[in-house]
Amino acid sequence: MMTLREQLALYFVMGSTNCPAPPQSILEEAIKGGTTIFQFREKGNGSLKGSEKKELAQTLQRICKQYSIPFIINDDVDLAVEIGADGVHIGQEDEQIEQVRQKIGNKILGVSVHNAEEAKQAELLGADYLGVGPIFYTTTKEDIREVSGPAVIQMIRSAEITLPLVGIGGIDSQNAHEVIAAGADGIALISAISLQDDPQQSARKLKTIVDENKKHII
Ligand code: TZP
Ligand code: MG
Repeated sequence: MMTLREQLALYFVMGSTNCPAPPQSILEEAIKGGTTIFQFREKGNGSLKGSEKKELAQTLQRICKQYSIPFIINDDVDLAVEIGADGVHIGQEDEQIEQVRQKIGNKILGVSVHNAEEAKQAELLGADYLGVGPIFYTTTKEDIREVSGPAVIQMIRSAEITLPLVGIGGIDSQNAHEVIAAGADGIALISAISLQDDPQQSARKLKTIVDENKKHII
């Protein structure tokens, strides 16, 4: 059994609007390339709602089950509980951590944080892992905060927060090594997999970078 820390190595995040091809085929390719955990993030202009959203969630959940990787849902705690997802990921503007924990029991709870203070608070309230970002500039998410650079991860680690943690935002094969070197357990990304001509090959390259750079740290 892999630990959550190990499962966070290559965290692929996406929804239908991030995919130039059918999401199910992009997810399957991404997993074949080495994706270790997946988050369904159905958001923004043109995103699916209601039963269409639920159907896509279940399709992607089945693929994750088939390949034995965790299936996490962004924001929609009720949908996660309804379909039996492995966990949820929430931001600072979403439901309160304690309230979400009540609803999901011991499912995985991920929280987005932007600095050491938010990280400390999330840890205290029982988050299972942290998503830190935006690390680099990205056009994938519209309402992003200021880009922090990998230094924010070092700051969180210096504050003795040992929770499993991934960086997110503008991460690609050029800069992924900096995120791991700063102390992250993994990288979370959308476009560096979903928008590539060959998502499987892209995921494979990214996974290799994570594995290689973790070796130097352990
Ligand atoms: N949260 C912070 S940045 C971001 C999210 C969901 C978008 C990441 O997308 P990309 O394409 O990997 O930069
Ligand atoms: Mg959110």
